[in-house]
Amino acid sequence: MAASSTLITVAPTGAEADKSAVPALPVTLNELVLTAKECEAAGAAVIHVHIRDDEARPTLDPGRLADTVAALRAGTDLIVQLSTGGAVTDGFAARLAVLDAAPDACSLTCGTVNFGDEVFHNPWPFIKDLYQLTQERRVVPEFELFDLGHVATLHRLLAEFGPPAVGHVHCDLVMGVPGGMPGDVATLAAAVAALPAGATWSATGIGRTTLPVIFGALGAGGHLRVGLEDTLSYARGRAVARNSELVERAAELARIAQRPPMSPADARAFLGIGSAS
Ligand code: KMH
Ligand code: ZN
Repeated sequence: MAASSTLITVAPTGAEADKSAVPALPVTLNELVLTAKECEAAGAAVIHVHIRDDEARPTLDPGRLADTVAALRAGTDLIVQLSTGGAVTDGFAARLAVLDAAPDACSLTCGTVNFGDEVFHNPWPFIKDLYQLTQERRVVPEFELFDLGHVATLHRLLAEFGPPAVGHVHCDLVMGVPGGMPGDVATLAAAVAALPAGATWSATGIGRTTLPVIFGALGAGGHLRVGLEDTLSYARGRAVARNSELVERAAELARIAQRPPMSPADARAFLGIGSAS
């Protein structure tokens, strides 16, 4: 489905980068809320959230997650999407428990993938448990697809368990992970062609695939995810200074494509958040 505006998601932190090497990374709650406000002003409608502990290490601490959801809701109108992927070291029980923080939305990765030198584990039993939990709790899943095989698993999930509680299927193509599908336009087109009928999608290109994936997604009617989780470089030899400059660039390119950024309110309607049935 082509949209007349562009849903922009910011993924400001992730679980991989080190604060010591990337000072712009928001790791405290104050830094995260400040970043969220800047990114909302720049055109983001959704925030994909990973949190850190007092030593800036990735954590899925339930209390911190609940505080984070509350603080982002108090400080912004952004749709709060918690990561259930966490870090590659996180266990399945802790990843399922992320939904106890009652976010608007959560990521749901549809398969295991090599992740650089690591493995990001998403076996079928975990995928279906997490999906059914999203249905029970009415949390909007964003199906994260790192590979074409993940698209096949999404079809299986929908065939066996029906649509999400909100009725709408929204996906994010995560491209250019070392071990996942490459971040190029030919692969983007193949992945989009394989999606379930009626599904909407955004795309993000990791590292140097960021710009080709943005241009391909805008040209193909898709939506965008940007942020320090996905790229640390703004341009060759120039580090990202703050997340909001990635959102500003995405928003400007979306405007040039005649599909300006979607407001958080329109994004809620688009994703079915708050729908009655
Ligand atoms: N940190 C990666 C291992 C997600 O947020 O759901 C997983 C990830 C996906 O970032
Ligand atoms: Zn993530």
